[in-house]
Amino acid sequence: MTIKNAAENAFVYTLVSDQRFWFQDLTGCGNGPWLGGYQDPTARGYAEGATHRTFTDGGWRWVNESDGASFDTYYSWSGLEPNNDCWGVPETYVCFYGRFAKTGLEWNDLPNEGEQYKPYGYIVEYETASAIPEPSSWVLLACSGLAAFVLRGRKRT
Ligand SMILES: [Ca+2]
Ligand SMILES: [Ca+2]
Repeated sequence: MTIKNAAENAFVYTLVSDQRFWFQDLTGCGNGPWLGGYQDPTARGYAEGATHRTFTDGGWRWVNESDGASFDTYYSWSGLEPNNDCWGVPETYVCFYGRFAKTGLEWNDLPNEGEQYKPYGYIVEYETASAIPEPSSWVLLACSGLAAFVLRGRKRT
């Protein structure tokens, strides 16, 4: 899925703001479901931040840019993100983020591997053939479906 502006960001957040779709990392920050953003090594401005707070991560794209979504025109990175800072594991995907809060509508970059940082689910956006005004043209995973992904994503012991 893509997010083009603050209104869309706020709307999508309302769909997944329930605590059960989030996990708290070791610093007490909430990490929500994956959005559709990723780093493309072939994109203009691509760079990986070398250390914490270098603010040099670049080359962010959306999985589907046909609707005009671009990190050049809108993003909701949290204050220190994207920081590419996960104990040596590159962070190349985007999720919702609550900075020192259980949930939030800012964004964080995280790796999609490693046991500490696995968002519980992801959000899927479908195009509809009929002309339905936004934001109801968004058809997202039903809560029950997302909850299933949440359970599947939990750490197995
Ligand atoms: Ca990165
Ligand atoms: Ca990050």
